[in-house]
Amino acid sequence: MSTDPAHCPDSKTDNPPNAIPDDSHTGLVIINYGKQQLLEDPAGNLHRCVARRGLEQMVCGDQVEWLPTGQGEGVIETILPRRNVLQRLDGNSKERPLAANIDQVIIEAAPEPALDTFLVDKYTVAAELAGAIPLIVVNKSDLLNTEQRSRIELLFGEYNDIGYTALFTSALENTGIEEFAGHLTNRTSILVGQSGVGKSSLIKRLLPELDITIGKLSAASGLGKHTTTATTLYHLPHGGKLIDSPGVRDFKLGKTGPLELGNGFREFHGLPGECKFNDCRHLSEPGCAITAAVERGTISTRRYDSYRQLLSIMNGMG
Ligand SMILES: Nc1nc2c(ncn2[C@@H]2O[C@H](COP(=O)(O)OP(=O)(O)OP(=O)(O)O)[C@@H](O)[C@H]2O)c(=O)[nH]1
Ligand SMILES: [Mg+2]
Ligand SMILES: [Zn+2]
Repeated sequence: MSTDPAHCPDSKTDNPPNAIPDDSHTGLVIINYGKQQLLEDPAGNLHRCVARRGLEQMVCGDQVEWLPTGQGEGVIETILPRRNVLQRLDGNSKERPLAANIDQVIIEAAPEPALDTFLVDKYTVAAELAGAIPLIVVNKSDLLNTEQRSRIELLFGEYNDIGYTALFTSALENTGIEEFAGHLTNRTSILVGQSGVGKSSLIKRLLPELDITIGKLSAASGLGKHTTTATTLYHLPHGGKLIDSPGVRDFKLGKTGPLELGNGFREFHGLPGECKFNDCRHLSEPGCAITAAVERGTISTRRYDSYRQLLSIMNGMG
């Protein structure tokens, strides 16, 4: 069963050797197939489960209580309280959870498919609103010439100024992987980004034994083909959990009000002055501390434009 994430080498670093199987029937959702979930119990055993009727949608990273119904099978009865949940809106503007109990959102981009900075910003906001740290990774650095690399380094500077780490990797050439791995220990992280940027390829570098499917970009569109279909949690050899998620073409923030949106931009906090109005939307209101900071150059114009774009999308949705 080398394909089972829980059977990765050193996967049970959290458990002492010979741990007595716990019969309290708690479990961690490690693969979410939608209708079925693969659970890992505290002893590291896997159980294929379905949810009892009426239970809300479960996601990877959920801690649950379940009842066995047969060998390696069970029914999930309760979702234990979540520390946080990463949300997105689906095509019908309905909120869909992506993963729960997340410490870090790894926003992966690449030169191919083309780097979409607005998408990166949306993910940083989603991470902040969920109370998780964003980490920005530009993979496929092997495809960058010097000029392209310098342009991305300028972008990294913008994120560094806010306090975010941004780094280059190449899953193909095995560069930047150690630095990347250093950010993963002792926390639960989720890899997000467009289809085809190399999320699964990075996981394969960290867990070479793993039989994980990696897809090619479509020759016609240059886009990924949604190779990963089920969100899956992997245990890393040095501690830490890493969730691989299916790639997206676009990402819509979960339901967020205008004031909350401002909270998702970390650079809007801790400015010397405060906005004159409590309900300031930071557009053209007088005495706005944010627009003043943009004019001074303390807040990046590009990030501020992302804020305005998100605000107008929100207003368009009523
Ligand atoms: N040149 C180059 N190609 C890479 C690199 N990493 C991944 N690729 C290629 O990019 C393609 C997509 O890789 P995947 O790992 O399947 O991408 P993904 O982000 O998991 O895609 P989805 O599962 O569809 O979301 C494959 O053809 C990989 O071989 C890299 O560092 N450099
Ligand atoms: Mg994948
Ligand atoms: Zn303001």
